[in-house]
Amino acid sequence: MSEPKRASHSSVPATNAKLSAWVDEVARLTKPDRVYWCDGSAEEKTRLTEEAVARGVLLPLNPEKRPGCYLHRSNPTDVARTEHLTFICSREREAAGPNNNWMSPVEAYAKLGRLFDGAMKGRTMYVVPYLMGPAGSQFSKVGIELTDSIYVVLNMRIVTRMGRVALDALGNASDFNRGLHSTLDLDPEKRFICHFPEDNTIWSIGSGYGGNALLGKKCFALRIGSWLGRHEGWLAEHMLILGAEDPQGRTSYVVAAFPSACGKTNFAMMVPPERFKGWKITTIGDDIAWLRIGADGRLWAVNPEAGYFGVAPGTNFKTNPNAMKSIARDTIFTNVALTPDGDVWWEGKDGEPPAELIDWKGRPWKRGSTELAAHPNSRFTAPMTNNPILSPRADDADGVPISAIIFGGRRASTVPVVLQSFTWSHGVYLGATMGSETTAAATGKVGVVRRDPMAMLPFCGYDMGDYFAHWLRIQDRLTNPPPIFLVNWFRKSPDGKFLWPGFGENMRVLEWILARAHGEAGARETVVGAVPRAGDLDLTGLDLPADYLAAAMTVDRDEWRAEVESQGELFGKLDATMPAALRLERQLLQAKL
Ligand code: SAT
Ligand code: MN
Repeated sequence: MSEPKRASHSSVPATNAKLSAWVDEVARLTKPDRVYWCDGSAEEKTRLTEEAVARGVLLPLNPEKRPGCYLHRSNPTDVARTEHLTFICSREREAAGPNNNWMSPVEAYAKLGRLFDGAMKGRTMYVVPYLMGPAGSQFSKVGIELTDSIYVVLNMRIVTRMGRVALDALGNASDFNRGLHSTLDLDPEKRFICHFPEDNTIWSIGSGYGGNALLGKKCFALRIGSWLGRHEGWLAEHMLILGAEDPQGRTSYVVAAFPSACGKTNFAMMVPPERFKGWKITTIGDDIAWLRIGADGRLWAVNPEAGYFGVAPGTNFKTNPNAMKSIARDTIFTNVALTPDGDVWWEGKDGEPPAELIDWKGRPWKRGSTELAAHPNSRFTAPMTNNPILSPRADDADGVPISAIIFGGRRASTVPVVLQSFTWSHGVYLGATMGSETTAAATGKVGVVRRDPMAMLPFCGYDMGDYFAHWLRIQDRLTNPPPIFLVNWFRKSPDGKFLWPGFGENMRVLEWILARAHGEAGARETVVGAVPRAGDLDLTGLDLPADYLAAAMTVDRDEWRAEVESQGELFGKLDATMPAALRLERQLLQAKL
């Protein structure tokens, strides 16, 4: 068998023998025509982009309207994460827990090995070194993704710190995540996303989409990351990180966990309403947080990512002006619609839909059509440096100290706009039992309530009960634990209207949360937690019927009785490892109700 050729303009960094040996081993299996080592340079970006355009992978958008922007249309059967094809391949089935699909590593390597055998014939295998987290940070980790998708390379270049910087961080170490990815023929029958936490390895085949294929994101930063975090004493969470500077100049940082497509990007880039003049929100991250306990006993966070892979539909200058500015240039759009003048469009973008569009499948579309022009999970990939409110500390190797933890789901009933937990373990209970309606971010039915503990159900790389125990143990090392809150922007009236306006108005809730964190605001205790009293939330200038607010804030005992009852399913499923402290929290609440 002949050795695969190496592309001429790519010098192979021969410094790391372990890395070179692994790349060679994978090349022998996948048999690419060429192996190309990415350096992350601007010159390389130009060259790979031109190649992607020539191959029809990317479509250039109008450079006057969207400079440096491109549209990608994915295969219509490959538009979201596929949780049923995602596996944790730990040696013991119990380690993966009932929350994960499990395959034995022996079986997974054999099964996927057969699919990877020769999968890259006729293709280039790109070696993508990337760093999750700021350079020089003790939080940060190196991954190498071997992929045959130029789309993946160009996206990874945006959402991670990619190329030279990662190889420099790695040096001679063998401690890197080994990611192998091939789109194969995009046949869903041959699609598997397998994680081998004991080997720090990911094998993903048959999909080119988002969280299935950009291995640094959900696969490494969350599934493998959570596993590493458990063994190394830190947390990998599905959380945004934002900074809030008050008019007195005090900046506080919060993390917030919401499930996919529930507004993390909007919250992280929020523009406070007029009434909050003098407040400044800054973004650290919009999707993932890696959290460690600092020497000062506080919780510290970094964003392992360097860009945003955000949901396009619903994004406009009213809901998220900073996202709109972030995607004005140098952005890759996936599965949105195309306007006749070479711009992008999606449902919920500003203004009337154009009379005619090319839809996300590349077919002509006319206004009034019953079909969606953009896929509901269509996305933008934009560098964080495009964000006008990017925090000056987004690259800080030490991260930022966290003043409050927020959990939030998409719930039409039961959960009030905001409540504060009584204690750390009660907060862990609220996060652990969080429910949310499913969204288009994953394939399957949309709008059904499922328990999504801490928004980590699809992303926790080990047994969920053990994960709760890890959260509980973290408190022992926190001399200064941040208070924990539960929020719900999505409560509806019986006739289906949203009771809370959301978006920038969430600033009103955030202000109360921060004031509580600093011991500066009052509250009223309910059976499920502390809620703002009338007057505690600043509602000046908010155009909202009084009965809406009251309904949005209500803690209804009947609803909560049903809620606690329905949590029984989760407790039953995780029976083997559910911490006693959380059972106790549930019993206490049951007794109070
Ligand atoms: O497709 S991703 O997993 O990257 C996005 C999401 O579901 O949050
Ligand atoms: Mn996400």
